[in-house]
Amino acid sequence: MPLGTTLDRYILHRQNAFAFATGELSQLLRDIALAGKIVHREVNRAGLIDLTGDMGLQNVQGEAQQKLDVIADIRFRRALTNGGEVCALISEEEEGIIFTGNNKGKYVVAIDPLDGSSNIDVNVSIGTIFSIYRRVTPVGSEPTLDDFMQGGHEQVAAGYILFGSSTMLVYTTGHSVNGFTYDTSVGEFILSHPNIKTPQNGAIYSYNDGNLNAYAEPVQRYLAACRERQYSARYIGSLVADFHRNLLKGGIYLYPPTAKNPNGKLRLLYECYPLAFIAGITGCLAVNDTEAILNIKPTSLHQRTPLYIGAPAMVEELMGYLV
Ligand code: P6P
Repeated sequence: MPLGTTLDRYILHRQNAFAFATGELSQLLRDIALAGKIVHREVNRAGLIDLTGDMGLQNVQGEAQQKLDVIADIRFRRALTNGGEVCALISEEEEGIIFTGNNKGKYVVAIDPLDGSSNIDVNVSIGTIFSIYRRVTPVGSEPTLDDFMQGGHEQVAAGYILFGSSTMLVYTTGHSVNGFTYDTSVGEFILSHPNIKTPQNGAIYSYNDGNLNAYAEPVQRYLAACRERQYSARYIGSLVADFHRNLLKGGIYLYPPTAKNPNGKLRLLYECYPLAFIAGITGCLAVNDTEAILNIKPTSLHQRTPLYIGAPAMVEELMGYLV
């Protein structure tokens, strides 16, 4: 599809390419894009209408909920509920399964409505991450935990929305990864990054240096090698932003286990699985200390995992230190 194609036209084109496609997944993707446009508006005016700062509440993770966290959670839940294609979702902001009441919906969604929200007050990029599965429970019945415990390889689509210098929607349905930049003048996501592929190697590494002494010795040795080669250390503190830059330019993002986060900090179902799905399509690798992210067996909705994700040569070199 040519540059300048709208997201709607692209989704329709992809749907027509598959005889069995019935349009529900296409509509679901449109629903996510709609919520992304609304959150874009809220994020971009947050400073003007006092939407920055925290709510004085904590989410299920025990983290201070920012006002925009709550707004984004509401907006995506509403869009996915009203769209009718989703029978249930899980969110970083909610403890349990969120039932939409659309038991005829064929899909479930795992979502981090606004990741990196501690950056909101200082106007740094933030992002939404989503993962989509076909339900395994019978259509018409009430969804269950089984619908969310299918494992990373069962995702039918995944993506992220980056609210940065521009707002971009990047997603895959398993065939290619395509980036759409939001043109606010017409209110459309426009194809700007078709068929994204990540360079085999890179010279950018992203990790929180403040945790360095807490990392296992092999990880410290890999990072020392990056420093010796004078790679560029780039860490925004917003996973979507760091991931997106490394996806396009080649780089590696690391969130190893620490004493504070012995299982890593990032969540499997709505952060690591979707980014690992995308990464695999662009040629990246995504692992933790022992296995590929997509191979991890899910055991709970909000489980965490260490994450090493990026250019294959960089991740493979790190894995050589970890064995
Ligand atoms: P730290 C944001 O809270 C987040 O989940 C990711 O977006 C980001 O990469 C990471 O945590 C930052 O964590 O411990 O370095 O502040």
